[in-house]
Amino acid sequence: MQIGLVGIQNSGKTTLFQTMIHGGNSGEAGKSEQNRAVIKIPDTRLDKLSAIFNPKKQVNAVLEVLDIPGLPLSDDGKLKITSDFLAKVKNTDALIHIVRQFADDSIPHPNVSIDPVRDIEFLETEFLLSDMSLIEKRLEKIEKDLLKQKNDQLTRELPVFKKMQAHTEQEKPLRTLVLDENERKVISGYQFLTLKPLIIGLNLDENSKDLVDKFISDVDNKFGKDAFVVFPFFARFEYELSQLSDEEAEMFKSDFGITESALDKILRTIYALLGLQSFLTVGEDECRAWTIKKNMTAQDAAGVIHTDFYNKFIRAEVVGYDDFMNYGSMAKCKDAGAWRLEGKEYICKDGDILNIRHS
Ligand SMILES: Nc1nc2c(ncn2[C@@H]2O[C@H](COP(=O)(O)OP(=O)(O)OP(=O)(O)O)[C@@H](O)[C@H]2O)c(=O)[nH]1
Ligand SMILES: [Mg+2]
Repeated sequence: MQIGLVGIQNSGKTTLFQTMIHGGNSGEAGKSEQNRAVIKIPDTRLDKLSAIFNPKKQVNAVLEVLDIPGLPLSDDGKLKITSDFLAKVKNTDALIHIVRQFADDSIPHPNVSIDPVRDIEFLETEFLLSDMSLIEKRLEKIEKDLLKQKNDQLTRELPVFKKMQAHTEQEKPLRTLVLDENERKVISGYQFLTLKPLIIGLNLDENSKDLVDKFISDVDNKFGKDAFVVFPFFARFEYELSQLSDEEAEMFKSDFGITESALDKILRTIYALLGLQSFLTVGEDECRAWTIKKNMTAQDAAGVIHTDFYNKFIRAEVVGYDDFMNYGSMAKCKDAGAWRLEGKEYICKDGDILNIRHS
């Protein structure tokens, strides 16, 4: 899973990125490049299972994060969506738009004044214009080509693009357009910015920390209730905390009223927004956490581990994490009837410990 941090310049993206790298890398270091990091997802359930199985290695699920440089302003004062930007967001599964609430005269704001609601609108407008232009160009081409000769793919695309055009012309982002599975498939090769799931990260400092409620009600008024998921955080303060020892950091955190780290907040929000959950595999060689969509079947989950497991699936041995911790071993789970054999249609639950039987 890949997420991109986007926003105007100096909103706090790189600061958050650095904090996330730190939060996800306690212990073994994850891979990180200048603008891209593979962050281990902290997972206490997995830690506890590893303490029991004592495997050769523990493999956490990972989140790939891209720190995308702030969009520049063009001469007419609008955000410029560059081809470099488009290339970077292309493969992301979700975007986090970081808006700035902290005030600091020594750090220039591209729009001069501090106004995070305006900044959301700013980016949304440019994203929408970018999508509208893509839709229009593509529609022109589809219609022209279809006049020349029949083409099944284009015939399928035409109504979907028309539907998207009508929606965006009402100034609505594509993420609010209802598309069925087939329609999504037809346009899956295209990159629409307003189709990406989006979270708003509100970057606060000590002086602005009481503005969260006002911000949320302003956002509701402007964009409609629940148009966005918002998570407030303290980019600079949390970065500074990440440089301290755990005990020191805990003290400052409670003074500040921070009960959950920015990384944990982001993970929780992303999992909810994208409808994700985890399953676990255990053994002497490896204890591992895997990310899957909610409502995935045991066979689909097997396919996440290996395509062969999908193709040659026989049964899944399943124990819920809580049951396992409660009974203490697989043998005791069996005695208690908490260990089950499930078929390929079984719908996985969060925290299931799976062992796939395959031919
Ligand atoms: N005073 C203050 N400064 C902050 C806060 N959050 C971030 N900064 C500072 O703002 C400056 C810009 O932050 P970055 O994280 O580099 O911003 P960015 O969004 O990555 O900027 P671009 O990459 O240019 O788009 C840095 O000097 C940060 O230390 C904050 O809450 N308070
Ligand atoms: Mg940056």
